[in-house]
Amino acid sequence: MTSTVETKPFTDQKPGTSGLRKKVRVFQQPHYAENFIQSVFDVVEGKDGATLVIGGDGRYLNREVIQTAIRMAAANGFARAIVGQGGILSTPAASNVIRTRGAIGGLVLSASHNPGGPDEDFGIKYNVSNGGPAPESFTDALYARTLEIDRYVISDMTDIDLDTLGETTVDGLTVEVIDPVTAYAECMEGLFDFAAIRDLIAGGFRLSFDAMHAVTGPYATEILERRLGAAPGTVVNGAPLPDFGGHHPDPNLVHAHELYERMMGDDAPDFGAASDGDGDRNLIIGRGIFVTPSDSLAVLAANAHLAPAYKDGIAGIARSMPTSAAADRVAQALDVPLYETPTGWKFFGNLLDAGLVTICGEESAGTGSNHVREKDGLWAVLLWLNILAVRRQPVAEIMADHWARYGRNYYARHDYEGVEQAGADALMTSLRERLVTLPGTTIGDLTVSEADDFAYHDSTDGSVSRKQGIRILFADGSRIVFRLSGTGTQGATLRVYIERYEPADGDLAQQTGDALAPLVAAAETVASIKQHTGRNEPDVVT
Ligand code: VG1
Ligand code: CO
Repeated sequence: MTSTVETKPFTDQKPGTSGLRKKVRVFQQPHYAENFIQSVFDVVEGKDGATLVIGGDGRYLNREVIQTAIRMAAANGFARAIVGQGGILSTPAASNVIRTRGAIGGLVLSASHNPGGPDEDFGIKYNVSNGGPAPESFTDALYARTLEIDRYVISDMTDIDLDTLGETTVDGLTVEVIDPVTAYAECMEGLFDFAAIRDLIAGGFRLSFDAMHAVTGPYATEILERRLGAAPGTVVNGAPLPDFGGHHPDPNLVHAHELYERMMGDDAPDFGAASDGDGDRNLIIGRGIFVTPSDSLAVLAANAHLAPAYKDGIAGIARSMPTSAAADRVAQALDVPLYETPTGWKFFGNLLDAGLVTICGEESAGTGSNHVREKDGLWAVLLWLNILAVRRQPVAEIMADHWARYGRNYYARHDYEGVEQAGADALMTSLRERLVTLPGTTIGDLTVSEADDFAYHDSTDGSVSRKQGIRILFADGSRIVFRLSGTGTQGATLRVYIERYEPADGDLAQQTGDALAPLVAAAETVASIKQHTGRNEPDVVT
């Protein structure tokens, strides 16, 4: 039985960089999740008789919202809902299922690297039929719909058993509970030389993977330990928990510091990695060396041909604007195009669909390829392992070789989290007002060559996205970028991205902090960060 429920709009359901993210308590308001899901369904064309994928990262509220989504899918005319067992699907696995099962789209329930639990964060994102996050045209229409919604439809069916594999049909909807790991593991096996990686590991190569009590635990255990023969215990924090054990499932040097310390210690394994809440990010650390995500993208692009899926080379590379230009140099050497997009994976979808690029990446530890339409944490780990299995060199040597050939882009991101919105807005407005006057001026020893607010023109569909981050470019090739996060749930988060290029014959062995110190000072001078945020230091440096 289906009923129609009257509702009133919430005015705060504008999707951010990656879907709608709010505190759990916001989602727990009556009708809140229902309004958003109905608004999604109202915007989806052709849902009658279609297949919808539903899954999440297992965080607090995951199961409840999945049951709601199933009831609403039934009432909205979908014919089939494919749901991960236990409500679990990592973001890249969901993308894979949407693509391989010909679904019209999917609901991915996650707030990614944000903490989970009753007082923490939850999120809902809609992915379209190519498996990727809905483009801005869709999210704009969705937001408009949330502002006028006055009813939703929902079936009164009882809860579906999410823990038992198989199919049930209720109210015209067939709910299929699938193993969340198998299809994904098979996809990975089709891309990489598992025999070579198995051989590397059997030869004594040691690795450590920190699943951070998030969704990748079961995936990493199946792939790394069972299929590739890594020792039991290779995957640490492998059980997904609704509150991620009270930690931020954010794979960076702050939140994955135990892994970092292990990798810097005397008995460090050869290779360390971690992923985030929903499994789309990756952290790569070799013995004694952290690989910045921007460098990782460049190394993966330069060496992708060593893995079977990319043996014929790559069509092109795309990176988000704040990501360092390390990948640009690789694209140049490979003679393939390099695309610079706004932050967020949704901008890569069109380029991947059009076959213009094969590999994409972001400085925020996201890397992926045309195998799905999301960034993919384990994919990056496996491509690294495939490269290491062929090159048989330590990570540190691979990095040294890379810099010796392409030069080194020293890089850091400074995050000021949960600052007052008004102050953050004032900082950005003040920079915007001065953009035209900055070129030609000097800040410390640095001369500004260009300053703008990044706008992206998508060559495949002609769409334009403006105000995507303030760039201040210096005459020596260095760069500072300022933007506000679109994934936070409290106040504003200011991100300051700092980059300096050192050519191949320059000093490639500096400490990042030393190499960037003049630029960090310049960022303060030009933007008055302390005054606007009331902070003396960033909360997180990655
Ligand atoms: C952040 C990252 C961005 C990433 C996004 C979603 O966005 O900077 O690169 O695509 O998170 O990643 P923002 O707007 O907060 O800077 V995830 O793993 O949270 O889905
Ligand atoms: Co994520």
